[in-house]
Amino acid sequence: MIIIGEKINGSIPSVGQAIERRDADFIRDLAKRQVDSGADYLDVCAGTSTDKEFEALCWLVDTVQEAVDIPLCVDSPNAHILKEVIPRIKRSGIINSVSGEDDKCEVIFPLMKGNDWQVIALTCDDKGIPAEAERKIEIAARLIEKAAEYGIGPERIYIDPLVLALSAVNDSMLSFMEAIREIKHRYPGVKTTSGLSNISFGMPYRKAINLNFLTLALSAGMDSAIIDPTNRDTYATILAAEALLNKDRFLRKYSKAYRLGRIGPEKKTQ
Ligand code: THG
Repeated sequence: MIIIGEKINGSIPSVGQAIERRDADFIRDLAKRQVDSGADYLDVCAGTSTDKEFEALCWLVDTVQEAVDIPLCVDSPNAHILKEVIPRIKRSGIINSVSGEDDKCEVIFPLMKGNDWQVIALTCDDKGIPAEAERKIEIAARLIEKAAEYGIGPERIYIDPLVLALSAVNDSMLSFMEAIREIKHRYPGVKTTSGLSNISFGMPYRKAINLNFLTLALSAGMDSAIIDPTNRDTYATILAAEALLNKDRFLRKYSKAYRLGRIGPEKKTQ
């Protein structure tokens, strides 16, 4: 599973404050801790109002790039801001995100010409976020085919089928899993991803829902997730599910993570 570390996000209050006061040590520490915990990419999201977002995101990207070597997943709801920020990023990573909304494809896809940038494509359009698997699949297909017109192959695309809150849509997990299975079947090589927190919105004891969401999504073939890798329960759930699904040859990753103390009971320090 490809792990995208979620913690450098201005909508987390402590991170938002650190961005506001340009506290580089705080951000560098978050970056390093996620890398040490097994992140493959770091999501970087300023999460501020539009007039301040560009400057904040530039500062964040520069600060994270100085601290760690792994590629970034640059996250903004504003395609025009992504367009301005991407040239500052040294190493190709993931653009988060494109969707069927307004002119996003026309702004984002040209940025991926002649380089290795990948993209997360959300299954929503100007009509909103569909709950039904068929409509999620339809939008994903449209986005994948549009990308092909720009010479972007499915292997550079992560479809995010935007799982809805279980409290509002009781079959939300089932639609999400069906969408993942069908999209991967129709477009071999395409990847899938998701955030963790939408599914449990409005429910008590969200952790139980989030961790089981991860396991079920992995069993449906989800390739990646935007998660907190420093959360030991989350990390252990991923490795346990991969082992159970025979995605961890000789249980190497599981055993290694245990040996390194990344999963299992916290070792007491003396
Ligand atoms: N899809 C895509 N991009 C996304 C999301 C998605 N970007 C933003 C968001 N959803 C994913 N990022 C976060 C970041 C932080 C939290 C949730 C989602 C969050 N973190 C808690 C904290 O750090 O305090 C604790 C989390 C924990 O310990 O598990 O709430 O869906 N494409």
